[in-house]
Amino acid sequence: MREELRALWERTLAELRNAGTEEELLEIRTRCLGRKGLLTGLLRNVGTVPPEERPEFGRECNEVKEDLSARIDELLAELAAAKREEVLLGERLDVTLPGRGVRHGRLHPVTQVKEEICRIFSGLGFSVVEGPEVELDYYNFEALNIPKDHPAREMQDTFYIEDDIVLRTHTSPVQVRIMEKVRPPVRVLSPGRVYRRDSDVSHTPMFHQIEGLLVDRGITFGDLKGVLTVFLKQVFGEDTALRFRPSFFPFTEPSAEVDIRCVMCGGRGCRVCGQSGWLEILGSGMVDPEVFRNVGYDAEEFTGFAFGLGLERIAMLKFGISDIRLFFDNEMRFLEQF
Ligand code: 2NL
Repeated sequence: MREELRALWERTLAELRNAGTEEELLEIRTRCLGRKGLLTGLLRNVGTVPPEERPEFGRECNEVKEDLSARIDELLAELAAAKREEVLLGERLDVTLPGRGVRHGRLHPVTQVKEEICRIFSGLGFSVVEGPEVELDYYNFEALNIPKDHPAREMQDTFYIEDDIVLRTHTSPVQVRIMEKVRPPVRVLSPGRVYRRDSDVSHTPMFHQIEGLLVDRGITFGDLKGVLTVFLKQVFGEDTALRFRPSFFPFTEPSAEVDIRCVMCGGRGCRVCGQSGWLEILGSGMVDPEVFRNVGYDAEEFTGFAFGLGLERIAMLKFGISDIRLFFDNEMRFLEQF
C-alpha cells in the first residue's frame, strides 16, 4: 500500500509538470483528491495494511494529499495571474498620448446679432414676441395698408402657399396680431425668419428680420430718433455717426431710413458703401393711422413708431462678410470664426 501511495504521488507530480491548462489541473485534482478519487480509494483500503503501520500510513496519505492540493492551488494561481496579465496587455493604453480635444459648438453669427439686439431692446423695456411664418395675406399685407395690386407687393416678391396664404415677407404681421390682442402701451420686438423670392450675393429667399413697435399716448418722431440712436450706438459703437433720411413705407408716415457712417472706410467712400460714405441700416417711421384703424386703436388717442432691419445685413457689416450666402452654407471653417 505504501508503495502504491508513493507511486501515485510521483505519477501525479509528473502529470502536474505536464499540465498546461486550468482544465487539466482540475481534472487531476478530481481524479486524485476528489471524494471518489484515487487517494480516497487507497485510504479506504487501509484494512490491508498491518495494524501497527496504519497510523503511519494514514499520516503519509494526508501528507501526500496536502502536498498535491497545495501544488495544484499554486499552479492554478499562476495560470490565473498569467491570464490576467494577458488581458491587461491587450487593454494597454498610452496615457502620454495627447487628448482628442473637446469640439465646442457656437452660436451662428446671425443668432449672435439677434440676441445682442434683443438684449439691448429688453433693456429699453421691449418684450420679444414671435408669430407664424405661414401667414394670412391679411396680416402680411392688408392690415399694413398694402392693398392688393399695390406696387409694394411686387417690391417684395412673395411666396404664395394659397390665394390668401403667404410665407411672411416681414415680421410686421406679428405686431399686427399683438395690437389686435392688447391695448397700448405696447413695446414689442419681433425677430424671425422671413421669405422673399430673391437670390444673389446680398439676397437669399429666406433671411432674418427684427421689427420693433412702440405705441402709447404722446409718442413722437423724437422718441423714434432717441430710441434708434441709443440702439445703433450700442451695436456699432458710441462714436458711430447716424443720419435719418426721408423715405416711404405704406405702413408708416412719415418714414425714415437710418444710415450709419460706413464701418469699412469711416466715410471716405469705398466699395461696401458704394462711395457714399454711409450704410443703410434700417427702415422706420410713425405708424400710419390707417394701420391703427385696422387693429381697432384710436389714432387720435395713440401714436407710435416702428422699425425693421435685416439681421444678415447687420451681421455682414459687423463681421465684414461680403456674401450673404455664406450664412447658409453651414461650412464649419466659416462658422468657426465667430
Ligand atoms: C425695412 C423697413 C419697417 C416697419 C418696418 C411696421 C410694423 C407695424 C406698423 C408699422 Cl405693425 N410699421 N414696421 C415700419 C417701418 C419700416 O421696415 O426696411 N425693413 C427691413
